[in-house]
Amino acid sequence: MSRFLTVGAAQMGPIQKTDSRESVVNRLVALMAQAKARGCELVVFPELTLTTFFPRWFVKDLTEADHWYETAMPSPVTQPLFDFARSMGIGFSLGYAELTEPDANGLRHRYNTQILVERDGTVVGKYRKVHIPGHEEHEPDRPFQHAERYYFELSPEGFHVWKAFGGRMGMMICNDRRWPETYRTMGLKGVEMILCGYNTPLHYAPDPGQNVLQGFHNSLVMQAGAYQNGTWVVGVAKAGVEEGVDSLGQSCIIAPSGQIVAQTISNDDELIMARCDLDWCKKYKETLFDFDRYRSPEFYTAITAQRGVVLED
Ligand code: CDV
Repeated sequence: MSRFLTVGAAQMGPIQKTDSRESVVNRLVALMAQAKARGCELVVFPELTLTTFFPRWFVKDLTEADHWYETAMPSPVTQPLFDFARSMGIGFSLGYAELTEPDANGLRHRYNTQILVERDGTVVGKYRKVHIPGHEEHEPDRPFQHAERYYFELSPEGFHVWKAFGGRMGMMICNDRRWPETYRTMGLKGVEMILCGYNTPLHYAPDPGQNVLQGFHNSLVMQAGAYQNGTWVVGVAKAGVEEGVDSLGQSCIIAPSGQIVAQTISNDDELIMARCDLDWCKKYKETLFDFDRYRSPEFYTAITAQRGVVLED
């Protein structure tokens, strides 16, 4: 049996501070039109698609950063993207900074969020980032900040898998892709395709020795996660030099075998695509990675019982 889903990874080139949301949405619509013309049923955009990667700057008063967040989705500025997608009958996944309405305690929350929108325009899934990297405080010695832990709260919901696009779809955001627990949690829910947007600066301040390995680590983790869980993975970058900071491209679509079946070659707006057989997942889920037959969860309790390392004597 075959269950094909034609997916596009719509890499974005840089978005500068002065670029308007309207201009970004125009670029997204252009990529979506291209995706539709090439037969895609679903197109995936990067993490924080609508703006420059603002956690590279620190502001003392968090509310000064409110203008980077979306308070509704669709919003007036993103409505044309939703309208175009519905008129074309194409689905999409979009990353953005979310600022919620006040909760019962009057508190508004900030999340690094990605949504999944079906071909009829319905938002079928919302995921908020779990593994938030970087730092909470201003670190003036860095050439640029990575203050995601100041700007975003941890997801209150964790990982989910949604029945959509004829399969079981999951989402993760950027740094989530480096953690095996991300894939396995969704793998245990039968995920068949994981959609992931990312912003990965080439310079890694805590250990610049890793700078030259960014591309290697990017594909290493996503290929391993795909293979070990028998799932497709679609990784989509915001790439190139944004406000002086160079970020990794190398967006890719990875098969359940762990093989890369498509990869971008530029650091600009660029669409790659693949016709993915979701039934191909079974080749791995029902053989080497038949979880029910081969996993030994009785030996994995430390994974959820503790956060950090506990040394054994
Ligand atoms: N936006 C991200 O989550 N970036 C991270 C950090 C570590 C650079 C990443 O994993 O690429």
